[in-house]
Amino acid sequence: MSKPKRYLITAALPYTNGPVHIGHLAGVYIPADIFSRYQKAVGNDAVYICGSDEHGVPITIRAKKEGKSPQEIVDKYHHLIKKSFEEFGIDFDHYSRTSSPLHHKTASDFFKKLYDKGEFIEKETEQLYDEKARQFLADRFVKGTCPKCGYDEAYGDQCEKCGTSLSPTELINPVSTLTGTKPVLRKTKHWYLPLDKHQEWLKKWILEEHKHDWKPNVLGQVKSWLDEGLRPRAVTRDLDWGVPVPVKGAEGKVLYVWFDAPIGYISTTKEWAEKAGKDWKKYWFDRQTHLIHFIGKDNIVFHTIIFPAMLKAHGDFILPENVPANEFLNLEGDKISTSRNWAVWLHEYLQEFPGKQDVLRYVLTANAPETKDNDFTWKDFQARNNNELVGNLGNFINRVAVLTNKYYNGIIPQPGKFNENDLQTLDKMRRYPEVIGNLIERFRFREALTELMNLSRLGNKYLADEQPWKIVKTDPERVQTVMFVANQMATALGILTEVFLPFTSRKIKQIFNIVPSLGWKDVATKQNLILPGQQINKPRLLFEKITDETVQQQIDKLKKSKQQNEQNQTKSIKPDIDFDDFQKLDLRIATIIDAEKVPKTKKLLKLQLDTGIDRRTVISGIAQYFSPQDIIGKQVVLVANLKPKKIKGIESRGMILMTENEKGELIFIRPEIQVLKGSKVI
Ligand code: B3M
Ligand code: ZN
Repeated sequence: MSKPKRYLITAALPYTNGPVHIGHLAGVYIPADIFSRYQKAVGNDAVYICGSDEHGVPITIRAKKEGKSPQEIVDKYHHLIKKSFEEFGIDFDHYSRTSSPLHHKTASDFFKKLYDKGEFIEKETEQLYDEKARQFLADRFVKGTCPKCGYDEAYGDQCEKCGTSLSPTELINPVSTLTGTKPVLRKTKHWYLPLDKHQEWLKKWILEEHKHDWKPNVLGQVKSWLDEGLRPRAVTRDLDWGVPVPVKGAEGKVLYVWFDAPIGYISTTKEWAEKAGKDWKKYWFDRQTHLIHFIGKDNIVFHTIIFPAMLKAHGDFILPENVPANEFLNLEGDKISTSRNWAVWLHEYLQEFPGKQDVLRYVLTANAPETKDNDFTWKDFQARNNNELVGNLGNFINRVAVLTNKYYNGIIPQPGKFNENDLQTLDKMRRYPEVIGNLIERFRFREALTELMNLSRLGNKYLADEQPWKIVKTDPERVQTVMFVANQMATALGILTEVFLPFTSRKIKQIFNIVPSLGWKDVATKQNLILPGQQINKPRLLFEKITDETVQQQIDKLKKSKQQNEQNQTKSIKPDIDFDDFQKLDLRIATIIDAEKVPKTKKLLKLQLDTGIDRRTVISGIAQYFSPQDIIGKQVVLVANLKPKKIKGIESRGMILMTENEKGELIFIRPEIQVLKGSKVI
């Protein structure tokens, strides 16, 4: 047997400014979990670690919003996240947090070491400062227009539209997210990691040495960074929440969250090692260790360039062997968003679908955004559960258990002579551990899961071909052989499902009394996985159908959150405008003198308006709320100087002012009493 390999597997540390959602699960935690479970299943020394990322601006913003201290916020979400990971079967060897004293010390020492080695540049520069809030505006404390793509909601650290990583001073028209005021420039001192000094070796290491084993999406991002040329990057911030910068003259400054967070992988390993009685250094210093970072695509630059540069500058550490980053998962066609509450939250799923962890694990793996962004829909969730889990895997296991109980009181029969089909089927079965394993090793979890389901499909096909229920009376001896073979396959599935669907695996193992010593490799090598004379248990259902009603409830819940979000948006007032801007509007009272539906549309009415000065056509999206005859003769407010626009081939000149009633229906804004046509709104 080959020597066990040592793996250190990390999953991106979730920010504790909100709960975990399906995008996080599909992108990071499930694939890393499968990888780790697999490495353990084949006998490697694998450690899977993670923890809460508790620093950074989003957390202080959340705290301000909720009127709590940052510590209260991170406590709340740390416990919620940790608990839901556990319930969901994400099998971390250790889950820590970056507010822990051990982490603070580890991060602080790391900085100090680089500082003492002269690995930083110290620079005084002008930074954005909010005079009202009396603080510097790091990262997400400032919003503005992206200099790259023009998106006007870009943050001070990153534009979420084009993915460019930014610094606050690069934003066009920056605005403080704290007070909405325009920041001023003020001098401050910071420490920079001179990434430009690391450019050459990074290029060689990633683009040459890992050209063939890193994912194309990762290589692509790295290449565009390197092509642009790396620049020094500040690793400290003027903030009061984080790891204090451990040098003189740095009072009131903390480490940049992206400097301390990846060091969290190290401090978590230390904590785990202490608990497990292991030596943490082996996992970080020994070149035999395979360090694998599972992350989402927005974290690529930090794990392929910045953190490796930090590790190299420090000098003692190994570098990651691979950084398998996933793309994003969308939800019902829309980008998942914490702030818009457009998400399926893990803790809510666990409550609403008790005992159905594996259904979500299955769907998110089958549909994982491995090479491109993907979409989660509740209809697909339902279809995959009903057709694949119930229809394929659940069906096979159930049939084997039911028939074995019915024919033999649950005792595995003695097989007769194997025919060609038996031998071929068993032979195919024995190849699955390797087929699935190879795909997992290459981070192709979707295909790996497909292969697992193919094994179950093979089982169903075998039973359908052999039809034991038809020949049990006429050829009982043959049926003994068939059921013996089918039980081998069910046992194999009990073992191989463990890395993807741990709850289901446990159930199958319980039905077939599969002993823990029977493992992944045995499926390929053992003559018999389950022996004649062995007793199995009564069947129990692995999966149940999910009804239309259940998924409709989820879809309605999302709809509601969309509506609520739209309402919330109207709660915040748009930025101030000058009086001159207001004066540009020409608002008039006009009378509707004719109205008709625009053919082939649901929403549009074509209105004729008398403005007192002219008569004109306006197309208005109100047909769902008013019928033409009811509105003729009414006075309305018209934006009279809006540029004409063609709608459905008709030129529309102006727009009518409306508001909504509490039911969300449109109603007119109208003068209280009849006034002269063409009266100005002032
Ligand atoms: N906290 C995850 C995020 O971007 C970020 C990962 C840190 S990994 C060291 O949501
Ligand atoms: Zn942009």
